[in-house]
Parts: sequence; C-alpha cells; structure tokens
Amino acid sequence: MTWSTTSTPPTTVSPKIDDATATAATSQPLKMAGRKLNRRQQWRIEKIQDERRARLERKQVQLEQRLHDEGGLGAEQTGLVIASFGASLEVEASDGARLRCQLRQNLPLIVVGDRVVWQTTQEGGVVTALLERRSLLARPDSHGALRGLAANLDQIIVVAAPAPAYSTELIDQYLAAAELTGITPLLLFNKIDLIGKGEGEREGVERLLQRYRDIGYRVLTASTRLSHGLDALVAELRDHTSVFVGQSGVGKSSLGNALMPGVDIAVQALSAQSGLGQHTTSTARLYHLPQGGSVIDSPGVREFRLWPMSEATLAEGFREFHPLLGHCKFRDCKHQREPGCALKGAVEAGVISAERLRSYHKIAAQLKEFAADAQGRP
Ligand SMILES: Nc1nc2c(ncn2[C@@H]2O[C@H](COP(=O)(O)OP(=O)(O)OP(=O)(O)O)[C@@H](O)[C@H]2O)c(=O)[nH]1
Ligand SMILES: [Mg+2]
Ligand SMILES: [Zn+2]
Repeated sequence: MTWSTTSTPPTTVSPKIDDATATAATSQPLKMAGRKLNRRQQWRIEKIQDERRARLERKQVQLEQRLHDEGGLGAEQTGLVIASFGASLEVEASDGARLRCQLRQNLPLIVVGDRVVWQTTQEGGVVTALLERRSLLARPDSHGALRGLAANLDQIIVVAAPAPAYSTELIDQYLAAAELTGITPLLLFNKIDLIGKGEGEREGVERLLQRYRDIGYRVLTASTRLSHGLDALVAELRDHTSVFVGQSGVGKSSLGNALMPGVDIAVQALSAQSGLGQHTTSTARLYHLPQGGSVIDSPGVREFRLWPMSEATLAEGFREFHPLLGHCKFRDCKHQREPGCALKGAVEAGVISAERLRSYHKIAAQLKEFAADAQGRP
C-alpha cells in the first residue's frame, strides 16, 4: 500500500494540508510501514497545531473587534508584569493598581518582571508592546526551546538546603547561568536548623559554602524556622529585583512569607516518600518587599538545565576559570588528561577546587547528552 492511500486526510481538512500531503505522496510514493506511521502522526500533529493557531487567531480577532466596538481604549501606559499566565498577564500600573490584561497579537513571550505598554479596556487591559529588557533568565524546555523565566533581574538567589539534598551540579549550573547572563548570583543556604550533628554533615556544608566564598560569591545561611539570616537577606534584596531559584522544596516560598508579613504564599511539606519537594509554586510571581526591592518567587525544579552551549562557553560560566582559559598547552584542551592543562595545574596548585572542575565535566557531559537526544528526536 502506498502512503497516500493509508493516510488520505478526511474531507474536512484544509487545502494547505492537502497540498502538503500531495507533495509528500508524489515525491516518495512507496514508503516503509514505520515511516508511513510517522508521516501520518506528523500530519495529525500539524493538523492539531493548525487548528490551535486558527482558534487563537479567531480569539484575537474577536478581542480586536470587541476593543473596537467598545469605542476605544484608554491612554497608553507602562506597567510591570507581576505574573504571566500565558494567554493573559497580571500587570501593575504605575499607580500600583493591579489588573488582568489580555495580549495583543504577535507579541513575543512576556515573562514576570517584564515592563510593558498597556491600555485599559472595559474588562481590564490589553498589553500592546514589550519594553526593552535589561536581562533575561531562560532555560530550555523539554524540546530544547528556550523559555524565559523572569526578566529585568539584578540578582539570582540560588537557594539550596540540606533537605531536599543539595546538588553541587545544580548550584553550579545556576551560577553559570547567572555568570553568562550577567546577573549577579547569591548563594543562600536555607533550613540550617536541619543540619544534623551527623558525622561530617555540618563540616560538609561548611566546606561547600567556603568553596563558593573562596571564588568570590556572596553566601548567606538562613532558616525560616529559626528566623535566622533574614535581616542579612533583606539587606541584599533591597533596591534590587531578585529571583529565588532552586530545587522544589528548599523553601523559596517560605522565605518569601518570612520576609513579607501579611503575604501568604502556599508552601508544602516535602513528600514523605521521596523526600523531594512537591512543586507547590506553579507560576512565578513578583512581590515588593516592605524594606525595598522586589523578589520573584519561582516554581522549583527537579533539575535545571542550561541552554545548549559549547564547552568553551560553559567554562566561561565558571568564574574562577577565567584567568586560566586560553592558557592550556592545547588549544582544544578538554581539561581532562591532556598535558599542560592550565585548569588541572590550578587544581594541583590549590588555586581552583577539584570539585568545581569535576562539576564542570559532569555538566559538559550532560549538555552533550541532551544535544544528542535532541538530534535523535523526530
Ligand atoms: N526545617 C525547616 N523547614 C523549612 C524551612 N523553610 C521552609 N521549610 C519547609 O520546607 C517545605 C517546603 O517549603 P516551600 O517554601 O514550599 O518550598 P519551595 O522551594 O517554595 O518549593 P516549590 O514551590 O515546590 O519550588 C515546607 O514544609 C516548609 O515549611 C526552614 O528554614 N527549616
Ligand atoms: Mg514555592
Ligand atoms: Zn585544559
């Protein structure tokens, strides 16, 4: 059987899809069974996407029509995005009022922290433009496409804790993301009340934090339970826009609650079964701190992935490697077993930590794996 007889689209299909299938059928009339199925699946996916697009366009047209019928919009104003729900945004006007806004067609993806131009409508507002961003923190989705997390950030507060157990690779990936996007990071080790007296546990955390202090990163410890470290945190957050990032369950939202009396962000205990966080926060949200500054509470992750990048770029994400890069004997040095490697030499001389170089190699290997996976994907 040929592909064209098994997957003839139903009569309701749009001419565009008919054309596409006709081209495919004539250029490759005989196909193997597996390939046939893929084509058919592909065609279905395209059809669903076309329908979605058409639905969205119809909605947009209705919105434009309604705006027109209402006899005009309010004057253009600028606003700050407090939360993004995809199809709509919560916007803070310059007078502090909050309102739900629809989005004009053909706008780029808008994220929390963005500044926008908006106008009032009878039902709220409509966002008509995105203003220039000072910075953007992004990460790839499961298909490798970059998704913005938050915009106009000055600081990334990387939150880690004894439970769920911290991962140095995760911390290092966030620090690299901060380094490469030019946003200042701060490492915040929360839940210090949970650091047991178990052999080496406290020393392990102290060594970890000292390693980052030695590199020159700011490090704070905190406990929302003991109200420890909160004043120091407030001082670091003042006059900046910061985002809390980190694993689910490390206490990002709890920190938000501790800093803002009267604000009640949902928090949830770790899963008794896995000891992991339960993805309690689902949408990033910006809060103004009474002491000054704004903080964005973001949904926790199980793993943070850097966007696809070369090993050389990743190495630049490790701040203390900077003076050494370009000084290896071989220009394409992988910093593994090559003779004359400046990074290995620096580890031996105690200038950089072996853990950070190990972490770099692990993250580089992961990036390679994801890239290979992405290529293998249909
Ligand atoms: N022992 C202890 N528990 C804390 C502390 N801070 C937060 N917790 C608890 O940790 C659990 C998770 O806290 P959340 O604030 O929901 O964590 P989160 O990082 O916002 O998690 P997601 O929203 O899933 O990303 C809750 O049960 C909190 O009560 C702390 O300093 N000490
Ligand atoms: Mg949360
Ligand atoms: Zn090297």
